[in-house]
Amino acid sequence: MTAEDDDAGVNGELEFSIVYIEHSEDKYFEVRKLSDEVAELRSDVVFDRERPERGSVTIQGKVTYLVTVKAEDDGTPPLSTNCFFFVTILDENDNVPRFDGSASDVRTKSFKSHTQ
Ligand SMILES: [Ca+2]
Ligand SMILES: [Ca+2]
Repeated sequence: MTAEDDDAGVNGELEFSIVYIEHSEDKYFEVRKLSDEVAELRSDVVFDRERPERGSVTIQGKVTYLVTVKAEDDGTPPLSTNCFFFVTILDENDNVPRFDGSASDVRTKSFKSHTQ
């Protein structure tokens, strides 16, 4: 993400941070500053679409996390702006297909009748 501040010196120096409004104990993301105006959103969590973490929401059928990032300058008093990010967890093919119990039972009975 990028943010700009037209002021010179400390009045234009930016710090980035995540704003926790609710579920403040669920800190899945962090923001790391890469340069004066650029930061990246990171996470050490291994997300699973089938087992969403607490605090996620479903938007258009997709597991989504709402992350609010604040850019704040170093002025006195400091001025800040918030930006909202929707982080969508995509599906990964991490589950094998499986038959349900009834289908398995039918196959077993059929097999036995042929071998007797
Ligand atoms: Ca400023
Ligand atoms: Ca999956």
